[in-house]
Amino acid sequence: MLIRSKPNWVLPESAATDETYFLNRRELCKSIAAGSILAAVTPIVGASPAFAAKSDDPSAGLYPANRNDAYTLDRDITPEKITTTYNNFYEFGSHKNIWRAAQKLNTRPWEVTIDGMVEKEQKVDIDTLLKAMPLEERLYRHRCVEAWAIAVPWTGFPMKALIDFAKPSGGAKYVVMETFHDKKTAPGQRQFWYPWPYLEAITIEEAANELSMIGTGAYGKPMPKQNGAPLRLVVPWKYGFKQIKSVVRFHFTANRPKSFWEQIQPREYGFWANVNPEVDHPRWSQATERLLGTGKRVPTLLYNGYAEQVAGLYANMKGQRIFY
Ligand SMILES: Nc1nc2c(c(=O)[nH]1)N[C@H]1C(S)=C(S)[C@@H](COP(=O)(O)O)O[C@H]1N2
Ligand SMILES: [Mo]
Repeated sequence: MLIRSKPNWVLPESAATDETYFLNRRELCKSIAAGSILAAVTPIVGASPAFAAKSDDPSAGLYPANRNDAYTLDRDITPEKITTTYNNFYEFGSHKNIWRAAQKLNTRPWEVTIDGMVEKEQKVDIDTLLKAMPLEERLYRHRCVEAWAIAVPWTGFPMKALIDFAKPSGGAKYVVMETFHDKKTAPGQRQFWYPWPYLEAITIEEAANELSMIGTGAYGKPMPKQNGAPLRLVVPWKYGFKQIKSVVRFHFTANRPKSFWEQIQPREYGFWANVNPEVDHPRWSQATERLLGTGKRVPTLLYNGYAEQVAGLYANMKGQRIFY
């Protein structure tokens, strides 16, 4: 495959940092402080900030969902403004500042295809699906392979509920997920050297793990477009690139596919991609991570701190390449 330019997140993390954003931390802190004072005295009606999902979203009434207190954080929640303005979403550009461009994404109508090795192939309208699924909020860490991290109150439903809904047959081993494909909306998809559409997969066993969620919202509201509206994968023990955004298809199969980044750089972005501070990326260390919005760098945790929930999934895979 012809790769014209390397995506900037295959560069060392220091080089991948969006300078225009981060050199301006003083200004950012000022605006966050001003924002929280305003939020404290202003009733939450009417206009939401430009970077938040619009309140005319037909699913807005489902939010906020009750928080599941089983999932706690060892760090502060990242300010909403940072999570929603520092993003990876290559469909809208190979840099962090895509949130404005992503507003072009039209999330209604949105049909989700469930096909492959299932009891019955079907297409479901997003709002029908959302009403059928048990929404809850969970506080999760998120660790990008580039060594930055955020902590987010996601809303969504356990992926197990989607599996039960899809009813895969016994031979199915993987859930393959695909992002929308529309060059008119997403200028990045005109870059023909990338293998669009974005594609990711996890095993059905991983999907059924209690931690796996389909994210449909964040910060008590519907998912902002730049974060992968109307639904994206949330598997917090894996590097961020597994967490595919704006999914239109769940395909059940016996065969392991090659995911988007695996097709581009198989040596660097493998199928399993479990977080491990001791296994460096071929070109940079994974020992620590930068907590966005804090100026702090902290040690990275094995399975991003979720070993208790997920280590068992890999107990019989010693010696295999499961950490990148
Ligand atoms: N479709 C699609 N999904 C994607 C990506 C992308 O470029 N396209 N980037 C991934 C990467 S590398 C990360 S770190 C997360 C970032 O999610 P966030 O912007 O909500 O923090 O989305 C993941 N999902
Ligand atoms: Mo990432």
